[in-house]
Parts: sequence; structure tokens; C-alpha cells
Amino acid sequence: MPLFPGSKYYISKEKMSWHLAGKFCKSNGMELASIETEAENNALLDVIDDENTKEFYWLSGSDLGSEGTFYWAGTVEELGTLSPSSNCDVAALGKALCDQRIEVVEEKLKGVTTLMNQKLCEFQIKALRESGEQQKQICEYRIKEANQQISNALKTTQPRTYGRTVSEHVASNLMPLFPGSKYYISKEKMNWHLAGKFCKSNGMDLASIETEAENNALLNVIEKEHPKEAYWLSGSDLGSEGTFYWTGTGLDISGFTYFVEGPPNNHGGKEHCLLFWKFPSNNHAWNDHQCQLNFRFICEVNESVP
Ligand SMILES: [Ca+2]
Ligand SMILES: [Ca+2]
Ligand SMILES: [Ca+2]
Repeated sequence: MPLFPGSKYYISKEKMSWHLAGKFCKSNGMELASIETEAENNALLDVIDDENTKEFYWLSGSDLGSEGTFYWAGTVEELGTLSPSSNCDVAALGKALCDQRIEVVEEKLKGVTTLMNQKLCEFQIKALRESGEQQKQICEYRIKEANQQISNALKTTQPRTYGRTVSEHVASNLMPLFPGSKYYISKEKMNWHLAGKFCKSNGMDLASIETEAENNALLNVIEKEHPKEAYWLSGSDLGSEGTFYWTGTGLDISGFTYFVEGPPNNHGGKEHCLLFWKFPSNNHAWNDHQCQLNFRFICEVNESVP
């Protein structure tokens, strides 16, 4: 549904865990919704309140990467940083203060009149009322300006481009290792969630490895240049224990796999994220590990995306 300028939405009737809902969206070329403006929020509320007030709906917001710090996984913007609705609130607050101020001034003057010369008092009332009026006009002008900015912002809303600005550092380290994709092989270490956020903020996803050739292209680099490091990939079984899928594509891991040291073992019941792991007995192979641990990571972007 084209509910709001710049975006289209799919409002599900299906029910899934947050992870699998994200997978569903990804496999259909979308993301769980990220809500940046009050107008967008209202557009969605209109539909879900109309359609079924009893249901709950997942959004892309999450603090999985860093407890207490929510961001939109769909756009990797911190929650609230892009909200023009804060302008609305400022305008509303400004108006409320102005109105109140004028009332307070008038109220005070009423009390004063009994104590002072009537003429002088009337003069003062007039002066203060005028200055109050002026104040009110200034406030109203500011409110009008703020509203104009909001409506301009809504009119000029472009299709979403958040997260498509590749940082200079990443751009200058992109490797065309394999036809159809470019890769960023990090030196930074992060947990799996924040690594995914890092990739997304550069218009990429954690790498999804579909073929042996792609696997070899990546292995060649890490075996040669960083043989001791582990690297997060986009694979995960969060939301479907034991069934791994690529969160970068939303597709199940089928066909080629590289669990040459043994299948994912969900050690301690805590391992839900895939990485290139350096096994003592061998070179790197895929392994499931605890998503919250900090390792290097590999981002991938399809070459057709600028
Ligand atoms: Ca790939
Ligand atoms: Ca697992
Ligand atoms: Ca494991």
C-alpha cells in the first residue's frame, strides 16, 4: 500500500517472530517498517486501527545490538533522530506558552486595577496587552514557519535513501572479489547485530554466501591476510532454532554450505549467528556462535546498487 510518500507497505495477516518477520520482508525485497515521522506513523495507525484494533504489528526497531539503544533495523537510523514531529511539538508548546502568558498577564492586571489609579492602570493594561499581542504574533509567526517547514518536508519526501551513503572508509576498501558483488572486510570488531547495522548504514548487508566460488573468493582473502580472525556473515537461526537463513537475502541456507568442521551445534543453546571461524585443526569454516560476541565481519553489496 502506498500509504505515505516515498514508501510502500505490506501489512501482514501472517504472524511470526520478529526475526522471521524480518526474513519474510527481506525475501520480498523489503524491510520491516521504520517510522520516521508523525505523519508516517499516523498513516500506518489509520490502517491498522481500521482493519483490526486487536492485533499487534512488528516494526524494524530493535535494541538487540546494544541494550537500551533502539534503532530502526530497516534504516539504521537511531529512533527519533529524524522526527519532524518534534517540530510539531515545539510549535504546539510555543503556542500553549504564548496563550498562557497572555492570560496570566491579563489575570495579574485585573488584580492590580483595584490598587491603582484607574487611568494609569488602563494605560498599563493597554501597553501590556499590546506587548502581549506582539508576543503572540511573533509566536504565531514562528508556529506558521514551523508548520510550513513540516509541510515542505512532507511535499519533498523522496524515496527512502537512508543507509545508502557509503562512508569514504568503506568505499575505499570495497573489494570486487566475486562477480555481481562487492565486499567490505572489516578490521573493526562488533557483535553480530551491530555489525549488521554497520553494513546497512553503508548500504550493504552482512555477506550471504551462495556458492562455493563466492566462499573461496572470501576465504582466499581472509586466509592470506588475516588468518587468525573470525568474521561474521549474515547467516542466523534467530527465530527458527536449527534452521539457518541468510538475513542479507531472507533466503534459507540451502545448496552450498561450508560447515566442514561439523554442522552448527548451538553450543550451550546460545549460538544463533554464523561466522567464518578459525578452527585449530584447519583453516576457516562456517560455525554458529553467540551473536553478542565481538568479531570482525564481512559486508556485501550487489554491484547494481550504486
Ligand atoms: Ca553473496
Ligand atoms: Ca542456534
Ligand atoms: Ca558452534
